[in-house]
Amino acid sequence: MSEIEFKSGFISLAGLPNAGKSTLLNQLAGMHLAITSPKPQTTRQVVRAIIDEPGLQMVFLDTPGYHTANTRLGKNMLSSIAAALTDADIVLLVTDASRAQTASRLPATEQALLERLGKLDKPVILVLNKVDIMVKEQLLPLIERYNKAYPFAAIIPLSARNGDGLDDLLAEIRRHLPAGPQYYPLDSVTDLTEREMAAELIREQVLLLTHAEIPHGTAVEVEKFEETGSPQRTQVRVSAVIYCDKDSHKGILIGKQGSMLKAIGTQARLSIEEMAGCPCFLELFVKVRPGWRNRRDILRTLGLETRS
Ligand SMILES: Nc1nc2c(ncn2[C@@H]2O[C@H](COP(=O)(O)OP(=O)(O)OP(=O)(O)O)[C@@H](O)[C@H]2O)c(=O)[nH]1
Ligand SMILES: [Mg+2]
Repeated sequence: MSEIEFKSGFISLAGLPNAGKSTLLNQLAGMHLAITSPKPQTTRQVVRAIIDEPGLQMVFLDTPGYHTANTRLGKNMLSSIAAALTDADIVLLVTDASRAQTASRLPATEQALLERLGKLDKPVILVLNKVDIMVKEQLLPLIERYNKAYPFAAIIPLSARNGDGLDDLLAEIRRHLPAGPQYYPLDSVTDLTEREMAAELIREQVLLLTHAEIPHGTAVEVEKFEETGSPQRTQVRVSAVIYCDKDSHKGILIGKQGSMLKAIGTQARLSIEEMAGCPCFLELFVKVRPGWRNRRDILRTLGLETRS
């Protein structure tokens, strides 16, 4: 009798900014691992979610939105997408079907991404996301349009927000998963540290609460992440700096009598408490670092310098 082979693989989520890749990663993981927001280019680094099932392990890689980059940070984001695509056994191309339904052709950037994928020779599953807010009659024409554009291994309509279609997607992924080792110890969830997650949760609130150029021009560094209580921790103490480009941005981030920074801090504290499972004491500072998105030293400190 032959033994059943263990299956595993890296499944990279790619697509335009705001398509819902991070929302899908969180839905797959069943927890809030990657930050999400209505602002494009929310994700800056690859975030992994590891899912174990009997006889298989799936490692999902959420990537930044595919875009034209004009800063060093943007170029680093593009090279992290390229690496995730090279590492992938399966690619999920995630698209916002509710936007695509009104357009007569695929966006040029998505077309460019498909051309790159074509050279990789890997199964690409198209995820038509946000079907919860699309006109159902538009689905078939949209599927036809994508079918003509690329030889997808499968096309799955889905709502990352409410999980509809997730089982179909997982069934399709299992079908294409190659034989392979268990890459991560059983029950690993992600490779992000709590310190990195805390920085992202603070940035998520900046993205949700500020507008115009502020969200893109902001980065967060956690300078201190300490825990008290043993063996069961009773509190985490987090001290973080929000970096921005200009004095005027600093003013907006702090707000009238500190009101904006207070709002960011209150919401971020709640998210960190949920992640850590205990109360959090959070201290936030704002510092101006002009042109930080083009400064290799600052990007390195922030963990955003992926190229050598
Ligand atoms: N209605 C609806 N909204 C969704 C769905 N999936 C994601 N969204 C929303 O779309 C917006 C973008 O979602 P993200 O998951 O941050 O998108 P992303 O592709 O990771 O974006 P980048 O990180 O910028 O590339 C958020 O406001 C989500 O709540 C969905 O299935 N239905
Ligand atoms: Mg994202």
